[in-house]
Amino acid sequence: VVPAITARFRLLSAEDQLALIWYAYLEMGNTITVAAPGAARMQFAEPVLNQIKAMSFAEQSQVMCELANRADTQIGRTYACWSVNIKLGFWYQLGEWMAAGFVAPIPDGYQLSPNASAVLSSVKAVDQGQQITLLRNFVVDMGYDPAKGEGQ
Ligand code: 45D
Repeated sequence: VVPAITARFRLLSAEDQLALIWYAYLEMGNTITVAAPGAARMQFAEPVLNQIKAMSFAEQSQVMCELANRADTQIGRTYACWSVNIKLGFWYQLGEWMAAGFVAPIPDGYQLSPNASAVLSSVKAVDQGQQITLLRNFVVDMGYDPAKGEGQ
């Protein structure tokens, strides 16, 4: 079930992927339950997180979209070098900052596309261990890996 859901996630547009992990973040503690963050070596991500926090809302949204798009940017290249737990911790921190108003929110009234909603429902339906594996799979390929190239 995990490979099938991961494959469906990869077929979504970058925008849908970003919106989906945001809704997954919002579900954490409800239907999506994961071990408390804190174990990852987040100091590796701190410079980039602080750089993003200092940006305008427009720039913040752009950086997050570029990561999902696997665009070749400095932040995308740095992201690609992190362990998957740091990648999850990075998104988790951005989610916390979005919720706190330090990072640009998703637009008012934004609705997940039907395909993205269907993938999210599937994530909600699997067990806890599978959910964390899925979230790892979702964020692992974001950013820019020179060995893989842009957009893939
Ligand atoms: O205009 O340390 C749209 C463990 C389009 C253990 C958009 C762990 C329209 C070790 C795309 C909507 C592994 C358990 C704009 C940690 C539009 C450890 C923008 C686990 C602007 C940490 C969308 C951690 C945007 C876990 C900006 C499970 C979307 C962490 C932003 C999970 C989305 C974290 C964000 C998750 C999503 C974070 C910031 C799921 C964040 C998701």
